[in-house]
Amino acid sequence: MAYASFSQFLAALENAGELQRISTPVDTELAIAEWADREMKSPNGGKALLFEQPLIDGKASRFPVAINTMGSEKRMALALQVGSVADLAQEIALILKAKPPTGLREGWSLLKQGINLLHARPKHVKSAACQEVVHRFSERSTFNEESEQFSLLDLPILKCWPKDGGRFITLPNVHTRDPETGARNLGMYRMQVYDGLTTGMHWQVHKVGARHGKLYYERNERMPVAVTFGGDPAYTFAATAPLPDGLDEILFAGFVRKKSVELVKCLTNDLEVPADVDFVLEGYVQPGETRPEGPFGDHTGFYTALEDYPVFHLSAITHRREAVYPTTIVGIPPMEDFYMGSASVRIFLPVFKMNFPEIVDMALPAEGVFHNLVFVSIRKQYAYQAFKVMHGLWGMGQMMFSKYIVVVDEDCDVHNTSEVLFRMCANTDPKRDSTIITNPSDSLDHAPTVQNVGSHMGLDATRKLPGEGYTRGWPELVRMDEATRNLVDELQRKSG
Ligand SMILES: Cc1cc2nc3c(=O)[nH]c(=O)nc-3n(C[C@H](O)[C@H](O)[C@H](O)COP(=O)(O)O)c2cc1C
Ligand SMILES: [Mn+2]
Repeated sequence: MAYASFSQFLAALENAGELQRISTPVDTELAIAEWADREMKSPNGGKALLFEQPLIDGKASRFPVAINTMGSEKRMALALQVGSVADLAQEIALILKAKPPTGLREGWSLLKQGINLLHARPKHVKSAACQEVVHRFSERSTFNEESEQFSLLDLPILKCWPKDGGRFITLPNVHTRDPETGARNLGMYRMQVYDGLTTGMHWQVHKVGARHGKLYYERNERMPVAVTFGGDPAYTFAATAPLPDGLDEILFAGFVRKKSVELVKCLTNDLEVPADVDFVLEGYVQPGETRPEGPFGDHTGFYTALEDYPVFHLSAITHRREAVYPTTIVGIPPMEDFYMGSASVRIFLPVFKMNFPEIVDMALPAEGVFHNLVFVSIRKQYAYQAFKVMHGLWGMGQMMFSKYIVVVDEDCDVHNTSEVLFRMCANTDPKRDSTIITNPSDSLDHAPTVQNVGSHMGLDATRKLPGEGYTRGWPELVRMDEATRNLVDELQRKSG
């Protein structure tokens, strides 16, 4: 059964021994972040942490803070309610390969997939747990620090790093609509708190939220935006997943959780949000209005400098009576987001394989912070196939940002960085086996001379074929024969 609330997910983590409760009061300014950073960098991502008494400016917060809830393979699987995220990849592969069933068993699994797809369709409900408590803000009210009014300053929002420009909402699910087609989008774009009723909206230029924003700007229309925290973790995962523009994350979340997402209309704009979330920030972005955002200790491991971004104005905050504030921190890897990114790569591997049947496996090691380093293994059949795969990946959605792509043969385990580096060093003649292209770069990458454009390098570390100009006869890897391996297995067993 899908999680009916974020608290239910926390209970599942606790049952699995994956949650640590911290009842000591801990400051939302830096201290929770330092605690969480140590946890995220401990073996296998440590545990999820529930700070029961976060402090905001020395005062106890009404809401607890949950962090690192998806920061391990096991917790990521618990979040998506699968034995392992590979199971979800399997389901997607089944749908992609769907053909008339040849037997009862195949028919049955196809039918099950069909039912799961039906769950992708959301339902509409009139009353919602996320609207148990309602705070509306009048159109003209400017924020007054002294007022008793409930505002963002009542939420335990973290200041993550010493040189951050303020407090940042780091795990927001940002809901927008395309004003032309009505298509929905859900993306995760961090939000800097400017005051109790205004934040930044850090959708980078390549993201769907930014594309929607531009359309409203061109029409000179106010853009409705709703931001949710919590609820079923499938929403948060869907918001980060690199789905193609136009593929509705709410449908995807329904498919993942095997239960239709129940949507409720916001109270102060026309957007719809999942009814079971913990908090909803309703509001709008005014076309053309921007404000400096940052600095922010980012997932590149460096501070991102001040830059102009749109401003989000709140018209209401609604929440569950017993709401929990979920958050994360980013910084020098490995961090929680590495596990979220890895789950995406694993789940969408069947889609890559459908486009490039030679692809065997793919990994984005933590050191590369998603886009900086991509390892791909292929079953090579013809000359220059590794280059075809690189160029293909550079043309696919957010894979366009991949700074280094290393292609290896199928017998190399891409999840073992040391094995890939061995192949890369041993198998490449840099001039012959590399290519450098110019492509859009991740907005956060500080290395390119000009933001958002840069060079990307592909390295072909596969064994070379005569058609690739190599005529010396490729040597064989040194490996023991099977009989001797079995013999020594046996001898070692006997000698205890
Ligand atoms: C913890 C976390 C924080 C993120 N922060 C941002 C951000 O501030 N701005 C941004 O453009 N993308 C950010 N991303 C990446 C986007 O969520 C991701 O690219 C997503 O696929 C975008 O969805 P879209 O294609 O619907 O725009 C973040 C991802 C994670 C996991
Ligand atoms: Mn999207």
